[in-house]
Amino acid sequence: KHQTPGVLWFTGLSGAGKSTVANLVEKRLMALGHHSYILDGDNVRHGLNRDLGFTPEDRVENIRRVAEVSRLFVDAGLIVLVSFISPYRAERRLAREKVADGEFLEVFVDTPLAVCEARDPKGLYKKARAGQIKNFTGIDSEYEPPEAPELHLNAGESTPDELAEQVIQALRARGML
Ligand code: GGZ
Repeated sequence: KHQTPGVLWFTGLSGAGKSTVANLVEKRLMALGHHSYILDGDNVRHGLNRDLGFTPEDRVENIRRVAEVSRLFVDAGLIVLVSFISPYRAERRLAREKVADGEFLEVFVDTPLAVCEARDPKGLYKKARAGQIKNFTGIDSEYEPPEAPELHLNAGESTPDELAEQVIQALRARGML
C-alpha cells in the first residue's frame, strides 16, 4: 500500500497527552494498512538512553539520539511517531533537518500546564512542586513552545480521538497517506 515515510514529532509537556494521541494514531494507521512505529520514553529511555536523566544536557542528548533513530526508521520506509517532551527548539530543529523536506511534521500537543498538573497521572507534578524531583519541565525546567508547528493541537479542549483524527487529516492533506 502506498505510504510516504516520515516523522510525526509530538512535543508537549508531561501529561499533555502525546503518547495517548500517538497510540490512537498508530491504531488508525494500522487499520488503514500503514506501517508505523512509536518511539517514546518507554522504549527508548529504558534501553538505548538509560544512561540519561533530565538535566538540560541529558535532554539534548536524549533528543539527538531519538532524532538519529527516527531518521533510520524513515530510511526503512516507516511512518515514525516520536513522543517526547523535546522541550528545546534547537533540538527539534536538528531532528527536522535529519530528514528530507516534507518528511517531518511537528505536532504541538498544547495542553495548558494547569491541565497537565491537574491530571498528574503519575503524581510527578506534585513531587516536583514539593521539591522532590528537580528539573521538572514546566516547574523548574524550561519548555519552549513551537513557533510554527505543522499541527497545533489544542489538546485541553478535544478528546484524544478527535485529536488523533486531526493528525490523520493532516497526513492526508500532505499526501502522506
Ligand atoms: C519531565 C520527567 C522528569 C522531569 C521524569 N521532567 O509523563 P511522563 O513522566 O510519562 O513523561 C515524562 C517523561 C519525559 O521524558 P522525555 O524523554 O520525553 O523528556 S525530554 O524530551 O525532555 O528528554 C515524565 C518523566 O519522563 N519524567 N522526570 N524531570 N519529565
